[in-house]
Amino acid sequence: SQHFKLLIVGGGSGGLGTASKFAKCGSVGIIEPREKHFYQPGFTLVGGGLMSLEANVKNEADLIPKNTTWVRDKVKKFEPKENKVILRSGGEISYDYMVVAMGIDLRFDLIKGALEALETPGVCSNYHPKYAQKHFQEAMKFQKGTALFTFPNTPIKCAGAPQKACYITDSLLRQRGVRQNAKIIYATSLPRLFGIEKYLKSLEKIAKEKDIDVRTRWNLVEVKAKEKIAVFEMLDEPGKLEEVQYSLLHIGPPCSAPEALRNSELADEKTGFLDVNPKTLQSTKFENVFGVGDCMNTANAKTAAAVSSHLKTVGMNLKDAMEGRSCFSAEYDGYASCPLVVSTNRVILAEFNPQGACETFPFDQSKPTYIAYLMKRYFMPFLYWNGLIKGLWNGPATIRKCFSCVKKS
Ligand code: FAD
Ligand code: UQ1
Repeated sequence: SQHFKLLIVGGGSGGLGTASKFAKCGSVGIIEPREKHFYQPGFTLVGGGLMSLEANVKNEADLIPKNTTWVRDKVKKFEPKENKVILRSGGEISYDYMVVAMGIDLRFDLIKGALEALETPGVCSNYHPKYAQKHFQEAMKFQKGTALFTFPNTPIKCAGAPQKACYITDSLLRQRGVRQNAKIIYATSLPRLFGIEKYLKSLEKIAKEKDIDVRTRWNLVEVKAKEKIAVFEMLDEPGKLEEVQYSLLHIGPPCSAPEALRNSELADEKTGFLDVNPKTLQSTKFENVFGVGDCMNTANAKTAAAVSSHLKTVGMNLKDAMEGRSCFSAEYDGYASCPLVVSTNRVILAEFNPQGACETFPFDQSKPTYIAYLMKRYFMPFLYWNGLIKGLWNGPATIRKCFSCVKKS
């Protein structure tokens, strides 16, 4: 069995960023089963035909930092009392410190018939690379009927993404001259379009202008692909179901904490996510364990932008722990960002923390702009590949401070 000073579980955005920050410490292992690494924020643009899938994928092998050992396997079981994990292959790895960065699992399986439906005409999802490409194909084929977009009754990463898919489809149908043949429905299990007041107002206006029929507290429970029928439960009227006939169906998948985490002592019993102190990102149960990214039970929106702030916090606090300091240097403030693509060339660059909007740039970011679209299309992928996963991008707080000084003087 192997031993590392630092063991990282998951080689996605947060895992690679952590590995880059700590590679110097000499003994870092990173467990990741997948051979390909996707830039997931690009999936929205793939679904809109605005970027190719190939431009959003790299080989994991080429991204693992130097001086880091890639264990191409999957954690099956955590044994944090013994400072070790059991792998799918049966092997064991022990550690002095562990960072859990396993992300969140897509659970199309929780909707009856959804997995099968994704293989039938008209059904797609930007949450999965294959079905994101299918989204664009379906939008280009669409002739008439209902285009239906759903948002699940669970936590989900990038909660704006199902809406982005809806707005982009509206644009594509207009460009193709078939929008008048379409009814577009956005059906969400939430009571409103967005949680932050400032962006909610802009989004409500956009949905109205685009003639999108918003149904709140609607939760997709079944897809009958043969008849092209989507079945919803009415969350405020227990027992009541509604059926919608679709031509195009974009599914926002239910999500859950990864299985190995859910079933471990590291999990928050209520949600199954990694139980951490929301400020220090240290496990509430094991002092030598920290978390990064979507797998934690923190209140932030689950985005790569939030990961950049998590990396700053864990970068400092884990170093403190390794050097024997019990008083931590950094606190996570709940920051997240979600570039809301509202057409094929406009973006609302939402940035917020649980208290409200928290914007970087000296313009009103709740207004859809072309410059924000250009940032989403060109700058964010650059920042991700060259900054975030290299451990060099700690979020926009510094830029924000610069702009706010310029504004004041
Ligand atoms: P991930 O990057 O998902 O990595 C988790 C890794 O853990 C995976 O590689 C997985 O294989 C691995 N893993 C899982 N289980 C195990 C196990 N048992 N053992 C070992 N390894 C395991 N964010 C933004 O900031 N802006 C956006 O515009 C944006 N748009 C998005 C659009 C879509 C459609 C999607 C799907 C996501 C979007 N995101 C966006 C969210 C962003 O991609 C995630 O928040 C981010 O990747 C989270 O990083 P992570 O490291 O927590 O998880
Ligand atoms: C961000 O930092 C980030 O990670 C690299 C993203 O993911 C791709 C984002 O979408 C956004 C918006 C940010 C935040 C960065 C700025 C400059 C606002």
